[in-house]
Amino acid sequence: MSVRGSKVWMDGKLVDWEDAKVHVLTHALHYGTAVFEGIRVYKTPRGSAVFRLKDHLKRLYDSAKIYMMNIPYSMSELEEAVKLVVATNGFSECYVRPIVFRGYGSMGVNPLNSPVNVSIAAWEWGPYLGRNAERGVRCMVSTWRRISSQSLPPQAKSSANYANAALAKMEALTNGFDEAIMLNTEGYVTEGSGENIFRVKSGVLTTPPASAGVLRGITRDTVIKLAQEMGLSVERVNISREELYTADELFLTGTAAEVVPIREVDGRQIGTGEYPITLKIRERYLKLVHGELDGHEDWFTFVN
Ligand code: PPE
Repeated sequence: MSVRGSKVWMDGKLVDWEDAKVHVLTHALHYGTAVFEGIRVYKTPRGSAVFRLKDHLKRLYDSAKIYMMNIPYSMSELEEAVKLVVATNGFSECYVRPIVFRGYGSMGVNPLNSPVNVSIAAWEWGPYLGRNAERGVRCMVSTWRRISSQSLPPQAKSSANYANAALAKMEALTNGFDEAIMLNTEGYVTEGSGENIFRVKSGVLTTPPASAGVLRGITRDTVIKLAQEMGLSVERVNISREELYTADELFLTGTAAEVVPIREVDGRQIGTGEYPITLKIRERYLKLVHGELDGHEDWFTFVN
């Protein structure tokens, strides 16, 4: 974490960062019963703007629905709360983390007797995969398989999913890699520990379909639209492990990570080691989120 905020929104009130605490018997802490979002705010020529806030909040409500949590606030109340947190903390660019969780109520797996709490924190978060990420990150295919929707639905952005992601991430880091790529139980490529993945081959982009068991990433969706606007075709199809090795280019997408080229997978250099298409998409993405592209005005929520 780089620069933290000074206030956190907790169940309708702004509290000091130091006081933004929960009880140790919070249900979610024991049983993973939480859903969350990660959202970025960027400086634009018209002021700071939250990127695709409505889409992130829609996904938050969907995630909560899957886990039978009734968010006790309307979408527009949470929109205002996000803007308030950003403005109060005085950030012009930051990362925002709303979380909906089963709080302090009763112990035992049953979450239904514990309250649904909501909080929103923000902090300044630099490049998620390191300062040199634009030069390409090194990945390994994890020995851990991605959770399947038959056990833990990957399309819900649930805290529980990240126990699986953390196993893969630790394995990658302790083996000297930057990030893990996880396969599903059928052996198809799914996603990174905190990013979706794209493959470029002969000028065509592919990315695993939601049915492979991936989060429907909002950056993934943005990149698909940008690529199409650039005249590239994009297909949502299964990608096999060997298709990773034979790609011309591979890249990761995520709110935190943005658009990051993959330089190497399991010791194999990807393509020629240059990523012209990835870098073009990355550049366009960064222009877009900073409000420097025409179109997509509906993706911006201005803080002031
Ligand atoms: N897959 C996973 C598993 C994932 O965690 C993310 C986001 C994505 C795909 C991309 O989704 P989107 O941000 O909507 O494009 N990961 C978030 C959390 C990372 C973290 O370490 O915390 C993020 O990027 O905010």
